[in-house]
Amino acid sequence: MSKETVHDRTKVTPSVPELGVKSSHIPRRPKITPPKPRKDISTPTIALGEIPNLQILNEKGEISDPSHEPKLEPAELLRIYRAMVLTRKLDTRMLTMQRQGEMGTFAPGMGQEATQIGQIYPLTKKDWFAPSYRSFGAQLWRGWTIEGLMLLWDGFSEGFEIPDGVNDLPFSIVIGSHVATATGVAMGIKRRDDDDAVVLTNFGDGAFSQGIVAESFNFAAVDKAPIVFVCENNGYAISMPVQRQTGADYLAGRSVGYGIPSMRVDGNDVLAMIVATTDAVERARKGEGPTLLEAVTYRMSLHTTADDPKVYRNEEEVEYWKTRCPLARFEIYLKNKNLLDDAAIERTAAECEQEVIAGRERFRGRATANPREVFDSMYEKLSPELEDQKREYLAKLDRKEERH
Ligand SMILES: Cc1ncc(C[n+]2csc(CCOP(=O)(O)OP(=O)(O)O)c2C)c(N)n1
Ligand SMILES: [Mg+2]
Repeated sequence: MSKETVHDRTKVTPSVPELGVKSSHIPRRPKITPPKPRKDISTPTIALGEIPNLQILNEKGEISDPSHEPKLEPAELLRIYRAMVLTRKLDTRMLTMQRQGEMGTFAPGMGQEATQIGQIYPLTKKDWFAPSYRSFGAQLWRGWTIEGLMLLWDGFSEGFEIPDGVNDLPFSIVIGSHVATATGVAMGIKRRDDDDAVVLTNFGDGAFSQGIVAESFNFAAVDKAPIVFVCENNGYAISMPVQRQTGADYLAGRSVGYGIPSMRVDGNDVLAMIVATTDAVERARKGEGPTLLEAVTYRMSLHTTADDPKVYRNEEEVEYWKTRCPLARFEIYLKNKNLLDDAAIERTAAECEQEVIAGRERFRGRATANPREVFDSMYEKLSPELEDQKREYLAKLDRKEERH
């Protein structure tokens, strides 16, 4: 390229006459005129037909859809119940610990126990689970330990270590980002002949507005990847109500444009969650591709321990959802089946509480922070500025120790 042809940015851009273009050659911007309303055709909102809405156990604990009631052994029903109680107990205990200064900021899941345990129930050990951050109950079911989760939320990297034999991905605080990783795992599984595992990932109603979730849906649909998408619609993305995340009535409808089947599920009905997820997992395992489940539930507690929901939602709404409590509803069902009575409810609660307390003791035995490590895992080599900060910080600690 000769020197002359290189565009010299210091020169003023040549004016139109210099280029030999008459101003009359420059197309005029078309005047924007609104299209005339057409009487014959109006642009329709494409009808999605009926979005299936699955509820098996209503808020009174009665079977509202007998044709879909799963045939689970009594021992299995009680195992599911216990897992829901344990989830609630861990949540409540961690909140107390956080208020007493013994736990970091965390995201309680109270009210979402049926969504959690129901979605995870159909997965086998070889399947993969890619949870969001509000998934303790499901993580416990998969084999994470109580002390591990406590360590994690108290800021210890050891807490993030995935227990041996557990096929889970660590969650990401960057909302929606893990959905892409989960989709990648599912696409990878599809390319292996010896593997018929499936991936289940959950994400919130707010995360559903993230572009990466849309991209993941498209990849999964085109690839017919073995993945189940569970959108936990708990009503809010921090203070943003779901009505402001979508102009549509349902989030489940979004899958239509991708060619992904979807269903709305009563997320406070553990039986409905089990049935819907079992179906979706089977489809994925048979090579029929992804499914979206919109689990309609409610975040009874705080977004995180740094949140005060009273600022953005009213008590009546919370009271309404209390009457839809997933645990109370399942208790009535089990009582009606003569699998549970008040004494067994109390006993289960006490046992789960003990299990959490024992986990807390193990956590206390391991949660010893060494403030001198603060700079150790950031970079392989610290920059001169950070070296200065480290020196200053360690000297401060030395002085503090000398004083004591
Ligand atoms: C990419 C990104 N943007 C913003 C945030 C801040 N943030 C943390 S949680 C949250 C709301 C998420 O709501 P939702 O997906 O409904 O999940 P929920 O917390 O209700 O379980 C936001 C906006 C974030 N973590 N990541
Ligand atoms: Mg939400």
